[in-house]
Amino acid sequence: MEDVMKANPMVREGGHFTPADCVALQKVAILIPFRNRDEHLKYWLSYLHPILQRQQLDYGVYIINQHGEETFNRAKILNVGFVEALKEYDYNCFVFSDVDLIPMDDRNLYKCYSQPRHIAVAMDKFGFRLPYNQFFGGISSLSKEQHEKINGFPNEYWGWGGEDDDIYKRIIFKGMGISRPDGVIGKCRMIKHERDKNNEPNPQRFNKISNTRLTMQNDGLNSLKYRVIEIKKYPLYTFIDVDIGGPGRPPSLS
Ligand SMILES: [Mn+2]
Repeated sequence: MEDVMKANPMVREGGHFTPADCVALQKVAILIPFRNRDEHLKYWLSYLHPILQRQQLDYGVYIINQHGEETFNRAKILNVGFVEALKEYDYNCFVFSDVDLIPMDDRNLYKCYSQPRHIAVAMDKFGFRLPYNQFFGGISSLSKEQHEKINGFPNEYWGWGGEDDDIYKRIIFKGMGISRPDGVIGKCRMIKHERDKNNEPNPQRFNKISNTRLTMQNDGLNSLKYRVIEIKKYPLYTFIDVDIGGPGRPPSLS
């Protein structure tokens, strides 16, 4: 981590960077859902900070840590990151990235477009192609307006899988399309890993994504409940530790 700090002297505390010689077009919050992946985070920071600076972004990096041992909920903690980042800075673009995904081409810009953007379109683990046409997993970006238009992400996908398909359907149902880089610019590598504890495949996911049109109205930013335990500023990122409760259990009050 010392080496990564030395290699990125222009990154300010909390993982913020603003280009010195131009005014960036967007203010980008990069949100990473997280639990027990310190090793991956080191690699992500060492690869991404240089890339993001070369892209001349005005950006901040947020690690959203799901506190405790409850089943993991990627989409809900990303909603928390959206709300909490906006309390800090006037962000107008949000990039949602898994901690183990590294883009291979600088031209794959971590910014927002006129339509929601899927960024990880050619992952090595899928043979550098989309696993299916509607795939919206891994890394994506939505402007503040786009995220609000779909009522944010679902809060009720506990465990692995399905939340990215739900997000895709929210976007389509709200009359938007998906923007993507081509298959060369969109190449990404995923750091190999074992399946995480307390993130088993969610058996309800197929049933849930068949109901998105209805559930998206009442499950999202307008129903989000959580409790921030701590926000810590590190040299290369901001760490938000959050209690989001569990399946059918609200976050505790203290
Ligand atoms: Mn992974």
